[in-house]
Amino acid sequence: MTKTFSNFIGGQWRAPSTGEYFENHNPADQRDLIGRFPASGVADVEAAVASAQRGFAVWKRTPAPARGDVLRRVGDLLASRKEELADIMTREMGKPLAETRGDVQEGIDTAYYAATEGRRLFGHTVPSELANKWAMSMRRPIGVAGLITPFNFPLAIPTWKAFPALLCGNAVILKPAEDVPHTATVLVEILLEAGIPPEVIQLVHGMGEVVGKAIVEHPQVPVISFTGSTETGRFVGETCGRMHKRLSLEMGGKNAQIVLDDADLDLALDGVLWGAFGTTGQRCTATSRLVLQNGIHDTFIDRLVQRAKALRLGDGRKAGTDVGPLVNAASRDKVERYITIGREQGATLTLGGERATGGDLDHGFFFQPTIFTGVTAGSRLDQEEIFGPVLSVIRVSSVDEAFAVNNGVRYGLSSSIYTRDVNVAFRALQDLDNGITYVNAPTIGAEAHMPFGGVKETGNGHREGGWEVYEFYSETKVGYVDYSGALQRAQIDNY
Ligand code: UN1
Repeated sequence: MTKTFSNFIGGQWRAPSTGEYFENHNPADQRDLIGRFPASGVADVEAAVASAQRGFAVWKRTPAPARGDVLRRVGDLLASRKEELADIMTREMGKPLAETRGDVQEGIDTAYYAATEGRRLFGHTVPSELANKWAMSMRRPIGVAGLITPFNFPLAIPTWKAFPALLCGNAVILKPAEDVPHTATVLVEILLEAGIPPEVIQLVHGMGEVVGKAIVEHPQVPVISFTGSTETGRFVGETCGRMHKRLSLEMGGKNAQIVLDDADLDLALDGVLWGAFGTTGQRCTATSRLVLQNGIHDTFIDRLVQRAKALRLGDGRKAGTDVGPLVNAASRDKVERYITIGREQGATLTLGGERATGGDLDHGFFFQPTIFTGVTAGSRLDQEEIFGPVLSVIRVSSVDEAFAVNNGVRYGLSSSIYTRDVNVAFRALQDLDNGITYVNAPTIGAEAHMPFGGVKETGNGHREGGWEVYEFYSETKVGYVDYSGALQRAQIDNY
């Protein structure tokens, strides 16, 4: 019997107004049907916004430390259900259990950080330029926040957005990616169990073109946070710009790992295998380019190919699996298109390049770990985000050339450099055009208490995580109290 799931709108689990549902299958085995989820319509978004506004009226008056207490309980519940959640996530999006456990942990970390932030949310108190006058700033909630989240971190990314938004006193409408609706459903159950007032959280399942669009275009949703493709982000940005909304965008990446001649090659090998093929290359922070200096290029490639060949593909819920499937057929088709493009543009296919088949793999969207060598800077493999297990290797002769290759793309999320030269390491931190640079570590591995985000077309200047995101989800309010009993004119009476 197939389970049918609901939206959470107006404080209740409800069927969609459309009466329509979509099916959610396991990408490692398409015969495994997880459930039917609401293909919601605009009317569902309307109802969610109306309810969220009522929720906001209550929640904004709840003291921030009390909001933080709720989020601490959310963290406790996530921790107690870590294993169950990891299994749900792997079943619906494919990455191995070790990785989905990490994804849950990122949510737990984010919850505990938010809990303590409830007792901070600092403003400033500064001296006034006038006598007997007080000047201070404080943080106020904004309203209803519309959160649109991707499939690759089905728990962590919704928590990065929802927990700070809630802690700051906003109400939340969550629209999860249609590949991972089950994880989002459990997250909302946990929020409710922890004591979030029901109308403060709304969950609307469905398609981006319908539900996501309706949230972005709704005049009563003043805050939007979106993680996804740069193309969709452009639409979201145009709409929010026109409507004067506060918007945080996290979009594409074309992240490079640079390995210089003096690097610890064993360490760099471990780094690139994890960075390129972890999560089947489906991270915004995935290593999709490997920039190798001349002196070590050939040895490094030989060793990398041996190691990549040994990666075990399979069901992420089975012990021993290193790499799971791609999330769906469209992703696999896109990866296949890039194999053709790479060949046409003269790169050498050194490993993989095909669907992985045989036995159980036939039922899932598996793709071989793929390495292209001889990729030229400026070619499409060097420039475009693929979001799959495809690594493009670019050979360089100097540090300057490596930096130029890293910076020669329109994206700027993360970068990594392997070197033993401390001067070069600090130059990299200064000169690589990315939001995050790792020294002697792969391009993935951001920690929940640090700001996360990228420059150029990866983002729009905001950061998730850490202390900065609390500024995004709150508005600065300034208060002046004049207790002099007289009219005092700033800039005039005091000079
Ligand atoms: C993403 O790549 O979409 O740094 C998010 C990492 C994770 C988060 C990545 N902690 O890879």
